[in-house]
Amino acid sequence: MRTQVVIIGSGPSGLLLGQLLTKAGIDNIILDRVSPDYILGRVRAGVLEEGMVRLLDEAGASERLHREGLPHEGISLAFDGRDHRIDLTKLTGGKRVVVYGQTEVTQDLLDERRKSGAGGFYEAANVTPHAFDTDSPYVTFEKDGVTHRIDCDFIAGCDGYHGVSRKSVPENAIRTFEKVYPFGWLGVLIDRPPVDHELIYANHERGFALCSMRSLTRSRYYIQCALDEKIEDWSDARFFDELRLRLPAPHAEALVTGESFEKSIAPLRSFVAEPMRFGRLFLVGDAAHIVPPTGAKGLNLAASDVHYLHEGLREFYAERSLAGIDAYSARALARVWKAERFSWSMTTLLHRFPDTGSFDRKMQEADLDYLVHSLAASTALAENYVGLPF
Ligand code: RFL
Ligand code: PHB
Repeated sequence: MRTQVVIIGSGPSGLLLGQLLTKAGIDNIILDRVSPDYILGRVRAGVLEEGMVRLLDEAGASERLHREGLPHEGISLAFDGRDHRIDLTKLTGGKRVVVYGQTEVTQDLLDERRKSGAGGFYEAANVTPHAFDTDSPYVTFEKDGVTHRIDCDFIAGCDGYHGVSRKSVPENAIRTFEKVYPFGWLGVLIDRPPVDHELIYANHERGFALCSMRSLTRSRYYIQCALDEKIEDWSDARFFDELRLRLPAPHAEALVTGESFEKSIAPLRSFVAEPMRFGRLFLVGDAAHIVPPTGAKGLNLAASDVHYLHEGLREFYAERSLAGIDAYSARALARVWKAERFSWSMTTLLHRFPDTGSFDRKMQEADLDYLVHSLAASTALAENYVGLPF
């Protein structure tokens, strides 16, 4: 088999890149080691920046998003027993975010891909990129006991943090930076109306809490937890009791609870691999970087990588110019590090660390107080939250 670009990974990065390339007339094949149903079963991000929405428009996969997505013009920081609203739209001269689940984004992209007839192999085993330091790279994989080979011009490694692409790069060619946080997020999904019409990020003595949503009838709630917590120990009743304790009284009283239908613990990590290009192999999205979810940046960073890479590839095929491809890693990393900084600072500001002493607690309080009362500081928060331009 031969194609122009092999895309390893059918998460949001791979599917978005695939759709944009197909629209530009560039042949591509997507390989994933799991099935589409498995991919759609993963519950992850919920907040889309305008840049991501623009790319989904370009990919022709945004019709349902514009119908069902919830535009948000502010968020709340809850501390000191009350809410402090950050008016994102006023502070950024008109920008907003849209609440629309990653599951829905992925579903819409999968639907568009099916319609376009572009190729793909799911439940592909032992996917391996080869010869990406030459002009003739190829990818091998096994499907139903048969080994296949796809020759191509480029390989896009969109296969997430645990994927094979980054691991295929010689150790001396790559540098990694990592910070692992000593806690996780215990999250639930529940078919009950959200406690508030905007997201609430709560800093509390007992730990961080986040009230988010997927729709006007489906809520997503998180509480900070220890890494060794067991899901089985967290009944819905215990989860919601703990959440109530961490929210300002009016929200605790208004919270509508019931039976959750998804419950999971996600560890928090900051990670960056440099560079993001190795000859004809590119790393995209979580394959290259991870942020803790506190700033809602993971999925949106994948989108800016895809933007830079698809521009570079389009330029290559239209003009035989390597300029965009050569610039990919530096352009993507400049934005990645700023999102890493924001996600790390929001995480540090809002969580209880095992070594948070009385001095550190006072620093968090002073930081929060400054953030909500200084126009300069709230503008900086809003500018980062809605997403730096790309
Ligand atoms: P994904 O979504 O991980 O998709 C990678 C795809 O590659 C496939 N794959 C392979 N295919 C072939 N061969 C191999 N060897 C392969 N290894 C892996 C996988 O099956 C998968 O289909 O990466 P992508 O596309 O870069 O998208 C990134 C986003 O998914 C990610 O940034 C966010 O979801 C991060 N994230 C969150 N971000 C937020 O903004 N808000 C959140 O609340 C939030 N929650 C989360 C998250 C990430 C999590 N992870 C990675 C465990 C919660 C979790 C649990
Ligand atoms: C979510 O709805 O899952 C969500 C929202 C905002 C975040 C993280 C996760 O910062």
